[in-house]
Amino acid sequence: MEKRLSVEGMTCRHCVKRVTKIIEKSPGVSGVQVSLENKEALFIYDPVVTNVPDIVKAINDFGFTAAEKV
Ligand SMILES: [Cu+2]
Repeated sequence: MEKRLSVEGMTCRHCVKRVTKIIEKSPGVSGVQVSLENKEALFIYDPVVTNVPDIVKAINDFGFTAAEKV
């Protein structure tokens, strides 16, 4: 399944890389794309093994503001 998150607070490509890595290390996730311009992250996940709220929390713990988009 595909998930889109809004991610506020990214200011440069280092932030993009950081957010990308946080998402990529989560179980069952692939195809991570993070956009600085659109302030969002897009990825494929496995609903059985991926805990999306945990990903949102991990991003927020790093100082960004992430939220699930419908
Ligand atoms: Cu940055």
